[in-house]
Amino acid sequence: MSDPEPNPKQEINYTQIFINNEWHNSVSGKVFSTINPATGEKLCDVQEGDKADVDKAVTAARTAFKIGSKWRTMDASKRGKLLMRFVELLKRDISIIANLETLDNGKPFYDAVDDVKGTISVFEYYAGWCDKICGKTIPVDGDYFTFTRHEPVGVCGQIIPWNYPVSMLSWKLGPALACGNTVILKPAEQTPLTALYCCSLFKEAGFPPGVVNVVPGYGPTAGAAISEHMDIDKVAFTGSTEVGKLVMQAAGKSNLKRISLELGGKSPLIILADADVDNAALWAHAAIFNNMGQNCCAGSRTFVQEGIYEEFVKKAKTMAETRPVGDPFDAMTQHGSQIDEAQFKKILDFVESGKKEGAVLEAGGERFGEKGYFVKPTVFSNVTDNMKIAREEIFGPVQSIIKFKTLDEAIERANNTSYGLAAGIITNDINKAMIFSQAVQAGSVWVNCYDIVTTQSPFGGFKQSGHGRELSEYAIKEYTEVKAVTIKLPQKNS
Ligand code: TXE
Repeated sequence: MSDPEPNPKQEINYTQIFINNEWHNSVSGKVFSTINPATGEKLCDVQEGDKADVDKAVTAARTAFKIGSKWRTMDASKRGKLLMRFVELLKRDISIIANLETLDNGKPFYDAVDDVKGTISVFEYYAGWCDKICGKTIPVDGDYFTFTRHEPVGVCGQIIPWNYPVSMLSWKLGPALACGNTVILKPAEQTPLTALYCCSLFKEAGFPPGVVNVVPGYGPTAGAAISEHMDIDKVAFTGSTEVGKLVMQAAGKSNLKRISLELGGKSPLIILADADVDNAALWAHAAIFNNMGQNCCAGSRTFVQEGIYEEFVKKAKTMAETRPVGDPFDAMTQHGSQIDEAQFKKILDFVESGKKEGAVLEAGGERFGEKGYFVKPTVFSNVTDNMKIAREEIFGPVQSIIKFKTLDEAIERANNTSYGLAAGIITNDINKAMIFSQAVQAGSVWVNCYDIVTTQSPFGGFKQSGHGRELSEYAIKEYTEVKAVTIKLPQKNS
């Protein structure tokens, strides 16, 4: 893999809709602009897909999925080799992809490099799975022989968000392709560039036409056309809980397509008084400020036990005030811009509500610089459970530090939310860590760490944080249908 080099002048070569391994203009003739959120300036126009473009993509994906097609008749091991070829191209172009990601998203360049490395690891992992997806032989009653086949679901629609554009693409496409599905993916309207670049690599790797199709566009148009489509067999969505509900309704109202949803969170991180305060403050800082707080499993409720509360708040304040904010292409920067003006304003409104409701603003709370959508790392102390900043997903760099007395109380308060994506605890007491990890309602629980998301481990939400699991072996289940085949035998023997 080449050493990634930041390049704010990275050329943008792919801005069209990708269907059947070809580049298309939108049927409507419309385009939309994608903005560099670190400067507020337009990067380029992108072809704006809508229902008619989604229909074209579905036709291509359906044809590629036909019985007897090149994709359906391909050896599973060959699918794995194609994915590995794609991996080699990702490694070759890591700089280009990371630069496009930083331009389009505003995240620090070296964070974008880590995202591409994560993407590589996800595709490598699923490349290995292709020829290891096995059914069972089952000892059924009677003179019959039954076996199961784990077949691809079919044509999959995938709608992804803007916070980790290329990583989200890998979480969706990796398992879908490993299982032999065909795909129509819609990137978020804020960040279409890396998905389009990856299309050129799928083509170069030799994927048959129609297997991967990417339709950039807006949610209520192109996104809704996917979730309502009568000829899409499954929809996978990552985004807000609000839109997740719309996607599920549309799936139910149309053809009852299969769904998997990865939605919002308001994840608790519990710091017990026995913990080393410096170490705990570091984990809590990273838990909320990574990716400028735009992280579905962000530790956005920091519960700190009385006894260390004041000391913890002091450390959290210092860390937030000294976190390097600025130009995402500067190697020293740890904190780039928020994704767009809407999110930027929403975050500052949350800050105002925190102040109004009586939380104490310890750090930040305002814009950084004069251009772009930067928000200073913000810390509130004296936060109580009923405040808006403690209840709703902010999706920004706002740490809410909440005091508690006992572990039982902390567990009850941690679970008092409609979300259930992630949770963490920092303690030296293994028994308390075990009590917590069993009682907390969350799809990922971290003990003495936070936000350790690995390819091999399942990721997804309890309650209104989602349906189904991504990554790991568990994601394979989301992209396969199980078929039981029973054959009459002349005579059965054990
Ligand atoms: O999300 P949307 P937005 C949360 C976070 C954030 C809030 C709003 O709290 O502040 O959501 O962000 C597509 N049918 N998360 O407005 O709208 C849309 O085009 C089908 C958490 O950006 O949910 C994009 O591709 N699709 C989250 C994707 O859905 C629709 C990551 C996500 O956008 C659609 C992002 C529709 N009617 C935001 N409307 C996480 N879980 O990580 C929109 N979309």
